[in-house]
Amino acid sequence: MKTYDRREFVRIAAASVVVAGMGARATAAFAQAAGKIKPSATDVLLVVDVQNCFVPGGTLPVKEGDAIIPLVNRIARGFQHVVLTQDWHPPGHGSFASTYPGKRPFETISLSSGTQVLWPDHCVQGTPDAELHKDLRITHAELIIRKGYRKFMDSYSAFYEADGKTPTGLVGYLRERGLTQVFLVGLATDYCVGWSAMDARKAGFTAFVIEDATRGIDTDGSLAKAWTDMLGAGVRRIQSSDLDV
Ligand code: VGL
Ligand code: ZN
Repeated sequence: MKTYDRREFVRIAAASVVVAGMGARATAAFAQAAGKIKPSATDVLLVVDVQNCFVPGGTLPVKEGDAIIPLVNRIARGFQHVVLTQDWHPPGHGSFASTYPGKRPFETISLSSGTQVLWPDHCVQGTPDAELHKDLRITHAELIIRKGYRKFMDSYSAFYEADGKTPTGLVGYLRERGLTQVFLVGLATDYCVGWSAMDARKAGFTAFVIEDATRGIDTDGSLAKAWTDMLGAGVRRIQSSDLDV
């Protein structure tokens, strides 16, 4: 976040020299740009998996997962366009340890789509555990995208399933609606948020992860790895205080 801020500041400072003397209006515009990011009509907030399963008391609880909800609600009020995602697995899903005799949650297996972490049964379609969290207040959200509903393919990402090519339809939706910059919040930083941010880049969108509005699972160093991968893919790491919302 710091790196991006500094770079952006230098760019804007250099540009300000060029516009010096252009008058008060130009100066004011740059003063605003030098400050916070104001979400525009071509930006979309992607609220990833803020569901009962991923908060304390759920089946795959993320530490402090519920702590982000008031912040997510506040950020969402600053965005005209919001898309929600919902992890939505059939019973006996291929990502559940219980599907494989002798396997325990957090062990891994090899599937045709690659290495699969095995999870406790979670977010089973139609159960209260899979519902969006009751404290989420984003009534103006325009789309809920469900993922992970194919029995033997997981989908952390909101864009492509775990094989990296089966689309959820979200790329087409965003393109058709002229939405070009994706801001991500939600759960979990190192899985569904991270994979979604990487895939947003892969599909050609600008991607910002609002770090303080996410929380991670962090199995075996997965959180640090996710940030390395995201930053390497050009994902921008920002804080909610960087936004004018
Ligand atoms: C997620 C693990 C399994 C997530 C979903 O939302 O990050 N993690 N399914
Ligand atoms: Zn899942």
